[in-house]
Amino acid sequence: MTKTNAPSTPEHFQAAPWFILGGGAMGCLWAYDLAPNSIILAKPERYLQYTNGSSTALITTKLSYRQASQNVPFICECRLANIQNYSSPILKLIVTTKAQDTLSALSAVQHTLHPQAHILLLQNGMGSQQAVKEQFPIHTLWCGSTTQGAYTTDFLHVVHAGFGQTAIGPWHTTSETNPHFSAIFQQQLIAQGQQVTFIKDIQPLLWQKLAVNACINGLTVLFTCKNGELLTCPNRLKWVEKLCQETEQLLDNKHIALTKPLFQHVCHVLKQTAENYSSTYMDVTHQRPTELMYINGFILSEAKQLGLLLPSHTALMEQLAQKGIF
Ligand code: KPL
Repeated sequence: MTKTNAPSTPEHFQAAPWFILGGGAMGCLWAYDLAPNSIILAKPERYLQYTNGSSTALITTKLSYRQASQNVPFICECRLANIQNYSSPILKLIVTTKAQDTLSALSAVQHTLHPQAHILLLQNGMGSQQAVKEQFPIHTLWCGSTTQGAYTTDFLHVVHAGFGQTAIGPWHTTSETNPHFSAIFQQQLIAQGQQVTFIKDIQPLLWQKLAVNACINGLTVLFTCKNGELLTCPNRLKWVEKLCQETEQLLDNKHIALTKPLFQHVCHVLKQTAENYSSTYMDVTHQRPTELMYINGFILSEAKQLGLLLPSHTALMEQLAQKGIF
């Protein structure tokens, strides 16, 4: 077995398994697409429940979207490892946890992260990327934004509800990165089943996704409604408009350009996803902590640093907090 700190070769990097941190819908989709060379790092209780304690288990993952017309679930065998005592070096890691769980999840595998490891963060919101870069400065960090739609019906049972695209780009990598490793990393991700593109500057896309989420997700919770129901009531639509205006003000100040006016874009997303409940709505429904601190909370903290007041974002967060939603 390779020692954690021994320098890796491109051949070794190529063959190294893909580790997935976060066994939710996105994590399972990636594990599925990268199988048989993927391993989901699971919490001890989950690991024991699904593997009966053997070291690495074969797990069945069902996906029902891809052949939805025939309603045939796709099944793949996927390895599962116990996050608590996994000790082989990790070279390629995809993190799909909730934004607020990123650092604690990464800390659990820190001892086994190879110094030349590449980490890909695929998450909603912003703030977690900066925190990871700060705490894991020597690793090569990639960030992605996806429009894939997926949800779980049970652990490892994923419904791939909508085929979307994923863009990935480097996150201010300051450390020396072996170009062969980066090339292998990109090739392997492009070759798997999802539609993946690599771009040089991922920041505008991450901001665009953040902006859209900031003008939709919290409101769906405030009004207990589906995405499309923000369009059909003038009072709710006014909220959307104000949030969009304030978000654009912040983006202007940060010199971040959007491809089209935010309100227009958000209305388009609301139409496209009219029948969906936002991810934040689903979190609240399932009594899970939300990612709002990494969405509107991040927008407010960026605005504060620039001396900007965003009254609608502030009011939204206050009204949600009064309902006990954070
Ligand atoms: O990304 C989303 C989410 O729910 O988090 C939107 C775009 C709002 C679609 O539901």
